[in-house]
Amino acid sequence: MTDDRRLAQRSMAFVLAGGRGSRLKELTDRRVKPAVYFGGKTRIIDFALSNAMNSGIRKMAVATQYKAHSLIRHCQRGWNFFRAERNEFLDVLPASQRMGEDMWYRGTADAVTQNIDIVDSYGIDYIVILAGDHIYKMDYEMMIRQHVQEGADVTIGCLTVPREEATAFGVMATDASGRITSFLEKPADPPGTPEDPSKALASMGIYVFNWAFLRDLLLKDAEDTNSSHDFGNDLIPDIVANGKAIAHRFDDSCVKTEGKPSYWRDVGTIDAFWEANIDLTNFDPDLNLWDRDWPIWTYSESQPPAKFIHDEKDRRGVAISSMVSGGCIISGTEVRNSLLFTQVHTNSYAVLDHAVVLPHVVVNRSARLTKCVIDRGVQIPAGLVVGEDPVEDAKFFRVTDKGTTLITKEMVAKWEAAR
Ligand code: ADQ
Ligand code: ADP
Repeated sequence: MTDDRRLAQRSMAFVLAGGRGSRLKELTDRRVKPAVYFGGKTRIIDFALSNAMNSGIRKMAVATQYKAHSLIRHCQRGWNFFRAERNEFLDVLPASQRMGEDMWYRGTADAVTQNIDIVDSYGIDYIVILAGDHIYKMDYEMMIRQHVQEGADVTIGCLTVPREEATAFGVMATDASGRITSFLEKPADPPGTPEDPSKALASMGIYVFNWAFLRDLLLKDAEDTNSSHDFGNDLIPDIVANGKAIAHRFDDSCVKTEGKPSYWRDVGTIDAFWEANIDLTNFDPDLNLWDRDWPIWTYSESQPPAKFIHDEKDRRGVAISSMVSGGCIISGTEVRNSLLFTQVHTNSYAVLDHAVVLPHVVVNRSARLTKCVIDRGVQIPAGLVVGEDPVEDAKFFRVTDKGTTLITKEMVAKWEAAR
């Protein structure tokens, strides 16, 4: 019997959101990387979830473990528009709730294994495994379609990266038909592609499986005492060696980029995070957040429009080449090439230049902040200057090699204590 529902309707998205994201330093001290803010209104996980939503998938699960509170709260508030009566939903699956004993997810594959009974109950044919920590727009249904047409055991989303960056990825080689012939997880010396030895074919950590196939594999893996229960380390190399693994090129399903190269960013370091956010303030940003055909959904508080005021001495409150979110009040401050999230309040004589300012930040008078990321809820003291003397800044704040400064509440407290 044929099932003529759209493939996406017969599929679920399983989002892995349990990793620590330690390269984002203090930004992930209290929240996991997928819960980190990005782009003014959204959080990183909204990109994977919106891709699933826009691809027609209406069954989603998010596996969480470390520092999950902020992420769980976000999913509950923002991703609650599914219609249960149409069998649509988003489930949050924290570790150690399912098994008899208290057990963390031992690896990415174990995060699925521990929830096999839940996935069974969804009645799906295909499962799309996603990482919740990348910024990109992709139509997963095209990948599921390729998986079905090829009769693959697993189909892996992949992109071309410079060979020297490929050490952080699973790296594969394919034959002319797109079948994966070798797979090395984070190789020290990644093999180049036949067309261009300076490039490597990297796994995006996105996998499509037939659920029945993956289910059997997971049950076998759970018994294997030599396994680290990880997709990239254990399951994928096994299928490449013993089954049919197909590469799906991201370029074949990335959402239109208006003539620009396809957009995929890891934003896993302070510099990459700052750069990708600031890029949005450019005249012609690489990432189009304005595309009405591929909206990025999120939890959005109802806020009044951003307000710009001249202070009592007629000091102008202005923003130039910037994005300023709802609820912001820019009073007598000059804002340049900056991205301000919800409810940022700034005061007279302050200057923000190339600043990424997370929600609920207050910038007091005469602060001058350049090339920085300011964590949620920080109260910037009056007169604080950051971004002009990296040696001085580094005594209190985190300054990266590329000269981006991260400012958190704890760092400001240290600065104030030294006054
Ligand atoms: P990594 O970059 O090492 O490699 P990994 O740490 O496995 O990625 O995390 C993948 C996703 O799973 C992340 O979203 C993370 O938050 C989540 N995660 C990690 N551990 C988890 C756990 N125990 N429980 C739940 N979720 C968890 C992987 C692949 C590579 C591939 C890159 C692409 O192994 O082959 O190239 O992703 O980024
Ligand atoms: P978000 O990640 O939504 O921006 P916050 O930055 O306010 O939220 O907090 C992130 C997580 O850390 C939340 O789970 C919050 O409850 C918790 N948290 C915030 N401030 C503190 C604190 N001073 N001590 C302990 N936990 C905190």
